[in-house]
Amino acid sequence: WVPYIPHLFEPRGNEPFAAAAADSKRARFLEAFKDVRTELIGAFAAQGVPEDAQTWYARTIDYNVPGGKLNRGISVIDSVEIMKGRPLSKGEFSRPPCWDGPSSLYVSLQAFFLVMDDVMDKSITRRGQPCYYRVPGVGTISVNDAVLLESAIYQLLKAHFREDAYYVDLMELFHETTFQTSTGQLMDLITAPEDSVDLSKLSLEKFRLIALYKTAHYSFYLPVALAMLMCEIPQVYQSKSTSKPVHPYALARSILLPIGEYFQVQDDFLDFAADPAVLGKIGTDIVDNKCSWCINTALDAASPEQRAVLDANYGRRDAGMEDRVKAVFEEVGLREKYRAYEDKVHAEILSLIEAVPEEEGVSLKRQVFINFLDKIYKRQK
Ligand code: GPP
Ligand code: MG
Ligand code: MG
Ligand code: MG
Repeated sequence: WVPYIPHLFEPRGNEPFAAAAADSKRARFLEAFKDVRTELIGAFAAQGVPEDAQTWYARTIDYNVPGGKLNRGISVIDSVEIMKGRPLSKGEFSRPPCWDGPSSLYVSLQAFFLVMDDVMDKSITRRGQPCYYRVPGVGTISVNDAVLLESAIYQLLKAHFREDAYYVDLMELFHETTFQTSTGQLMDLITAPEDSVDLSKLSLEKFRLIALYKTAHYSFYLPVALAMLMCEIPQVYQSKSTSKPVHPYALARSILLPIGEYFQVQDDFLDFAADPAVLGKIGTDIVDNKCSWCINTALDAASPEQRAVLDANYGRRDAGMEDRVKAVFEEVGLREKYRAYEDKVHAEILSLIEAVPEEEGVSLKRQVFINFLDKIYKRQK
């Protein structure tokens, strides 16, 4: 195996397997992921493919899977630890069938989505490096690489979870989540046609529906549901505190989907407002004509003159026009509206969490949700 040539790019700060001293969980995950990587490349090679294909596949994994904040991949492990009420030991963490397993599956799914999303959104950078499809020689081969990344999920599932009672549940969860996410991606894309901008077709309701499907299911419900399955949380149990039946998966979903909508509002706001050097990606929502939280919130607040500027400049692949749209976003006070939204939704979600009945033993816990909310509240990247 030959690593891809890092000097082609700016320093990334997220080289595969670089020990992140500041974040031992991230480091531990990356350490465990080394074995997953070896296993995947081994299975790929075992098909009898030539070395150039093996090298390509290794680079696909290294470039796309272990980078980024890994917040959501790691949140699978966090959620397991919270529900079990104790930290996982190093052995438990990395010995197959390993507890990092669902995290590895999760980051493979994330890599699969992000590679394809960047092609469809014509994005420039991701995680502080050029989007994968923009790596010289990759281009549309990235579409096939995304399919290979998706296949990795099901190979790992089969290799590590086939004997477990919840194997089929895990598999169905990945299939269903992919279905929901690509449904959301479809709505996201057809609401943003390249050549016909019509802002009257956008609305916050459409934004919400898109966010729910393209982001909330896979980013928030999926990692918790994975952790719940691995902790063998049943579909329904009797609450000891309220004596009523609890449907923990539905209960989790009812909190995690609103968190996912909030997360996409943040993603859209940061696309407009964040420094790309901090965010790791250059925003494309304005030039892509996206049905984002920003445009919909600005449309609600715009004067007829501002509306005319938005109509004439939104969704055009032109930096000057993008700047004119951003100027209107500033004029209508989008930053202020975002801060107010964030505080309001944070309080609303906290009250949803407070209503979760706490049980003894291995069960759904409020802290699972608090952990997610804390990680994203006021995030800058
Ligand atoms: C986020 O949208 C949604 C995804 C990454 C899901 C992609 C789904 C597929 C089926 C490919 P986004 O475009 O706003 O994300 P980002 O800002 O990170 O590009
Ligand atoms: Mg995108
Ligand atoms: Mg997108
Ligand atoms: Mg975005």
